[in-house]
Amino acid sequence: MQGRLKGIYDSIIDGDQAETTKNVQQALDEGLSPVEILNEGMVKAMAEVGRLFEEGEYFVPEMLIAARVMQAGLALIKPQLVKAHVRSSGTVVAGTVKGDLHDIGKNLVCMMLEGAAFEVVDLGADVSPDMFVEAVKSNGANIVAMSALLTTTMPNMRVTIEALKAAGLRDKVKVLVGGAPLSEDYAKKIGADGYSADASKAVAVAKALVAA
Ligand code: B1M
Repeated sequence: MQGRLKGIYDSIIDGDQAETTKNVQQALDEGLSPVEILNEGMVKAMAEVGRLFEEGEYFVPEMLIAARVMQAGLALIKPQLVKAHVRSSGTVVAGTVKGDLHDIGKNLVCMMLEGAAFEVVDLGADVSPDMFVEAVKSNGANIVAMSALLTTTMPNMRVTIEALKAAGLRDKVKVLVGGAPLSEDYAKKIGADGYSADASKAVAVAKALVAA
């Protein structure tokens, strides 16, 4: 990696927000694609932050600062990822499951879905099964999109699916799940309709679920 992308990568790892936003803006001005900036600069930097945390070199505050810096960079590329569409592809209620505060991956999924003309109701992070159920009811959603980044919180996806069943909504919505600790097998095991390992594939899966 070199040039502007390396600058973005390094400044996120260093937690330097001013340098990150400057680099991202310059990369956009120089004509780099927002997807390249995202995948090659930003996402790789967060993976490195995770590695440094695992090795005991970074602690929670450093992870938090890197996450804030990444969100600031994302805000700059969002307008280019989300283009105006006339017809809606469907309504998605999205959130990170109860007990889980990791929201960067979920935010990316929401952005990509908006870019593909879905109406997105983003419930944020630490979303309880009841909150998902209420939002599906009040928005007439076609899809529930759940994210989890912790092995300790991923079981709350199953709990949410059970809550949708208990509320008589399971036949009315498709359930899409994702997040680093998940797998296709796990998604099947908990009774989800779709799984995606990344945000761009999540759009293809959401479209297929709505079409089915
Ligand atoms: Co935490 N954290 N964290 N953390 N954190 C991880 C997840 C961890 C892997 C770090 C590590 O040990 N290497 C580890 C989890 C271990 C495990 O469960 N096995 C961990 C831990 C342990 C913790 C705490 C418990 C630490 C502590 O307090 N001791 C704590 C838990 C807090 C809580 O949630 N209750 C904690 C806290 C935090 C911060 C708050 C400091 C911060 C989050 C801030 C925020 O999100 N606003 C944070 C961060 C930043 C990370 C890492 C470094 C980066 C996560 C990230 O944003 N990645 C992470 C290490 C890592 O992932 N390598 C780590 C970038 C993002 C684009 O990727 O979210 O994976 P990701 O999303 C991807 C895909 O997964 C997918 O698409 C995205 C890319 O296209 N995807 C979906 C995600 N959701 C999807 C939904 C879909 C489809 C695809 O459909 C609906």
